Amino acid sequence: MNKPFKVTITGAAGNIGYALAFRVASGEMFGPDQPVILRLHEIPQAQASLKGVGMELEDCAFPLLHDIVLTDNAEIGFRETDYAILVGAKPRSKGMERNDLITENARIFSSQGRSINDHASENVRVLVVGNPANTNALIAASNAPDLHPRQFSAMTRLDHNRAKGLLANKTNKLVADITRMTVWGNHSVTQYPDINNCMIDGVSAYELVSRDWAIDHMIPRIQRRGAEIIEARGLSSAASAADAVVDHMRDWCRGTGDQDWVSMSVMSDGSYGVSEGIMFSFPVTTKDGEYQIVQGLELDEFDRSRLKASEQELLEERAIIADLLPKN
Ligand code: NAX
Repeated sequence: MNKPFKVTITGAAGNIGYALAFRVASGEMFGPDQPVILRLHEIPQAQASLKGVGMELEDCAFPLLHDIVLTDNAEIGFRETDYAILVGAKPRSKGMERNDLITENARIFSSQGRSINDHASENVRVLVVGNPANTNALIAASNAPDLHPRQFSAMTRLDHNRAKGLLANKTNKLVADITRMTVWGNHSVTQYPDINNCMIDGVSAYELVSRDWAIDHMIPRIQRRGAEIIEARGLSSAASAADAVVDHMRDWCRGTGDQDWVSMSVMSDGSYGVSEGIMFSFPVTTKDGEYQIVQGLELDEFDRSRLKASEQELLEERAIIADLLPKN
């Protein structure tokens, strides 16, 4: 039997946390031979509800779930953790300005970054889901001086999966037939879902759909899919977000193979002319907990303008929280 992975989920009693914890415990993230210990973290006001999540997990009798830790203490939550999934975040309240939301979350994620630095496994892999996810991931990574920024990421996998679903629907093909989807940029309305390199069942996507359809229909639909779900459900995406977390972590840990790639927001190294020092979604291949940004893709003027718009937004977000970034 493998040694259990310690997996921390913050915001574990929330919408996404509730959908996610059970899937990790059932083995969907790390496979049927990999036991896990769940460390579920919540704010003090949510401890009663977290207790209920813990009770239900127990009632599932998952063979791979070796222990459950419930806590409101970040030090305990992140202690020796191998995988930290940061879902808990402050939602936008009525009348709150965007800048205030970014700043309030930056405080949470700077403190969690320090806590991960001090208490997690030195090989920890961190995924930030709580919004604004890219900038929260930047601030967490920046506050973890003993860890490498490559150990941090933010989630654009839900956008990636949404784009695959829409394309499969449009072409009447299976999602499994679609490879090389890319989402560039920020997890926000400036993101750029790009099907230029997509293959569907062995042929280029543009043999089956037009570029006009992609630009006029697909891109805006994916950019606004979150709002569309809220309108339909009265609640934001939860099961699909949890599913994307499972995909993101599974692929990061177990690898994509070299025939396909996935979208992950990672620290920009200047690839494709994107400014360094922001968490930007790129196409990546993964192997054994490492990722490589796919190089050499051609970008035309339209593509570059979309990347620039998202880069600009991320630079603006970074400027808002500049005070919380450690000075070198
Ligand atoms: P909920 O409000 O249902 O749950 C969030 C939970 O986090 C709450 O239970 C709350 O008590 C807890 N929390 C708040 N501050 C905390 C802190 N400092 N430490 C630990 N826990 C804390 O939101 P939910 O629908 O689960 O969404 C969670 C986050 O994911 C939101 O920020 C949301 O915007 C973001 N999303 C990100 C997505 C992505 O693709 N990156 C997609 C889905 C989702 O919108």
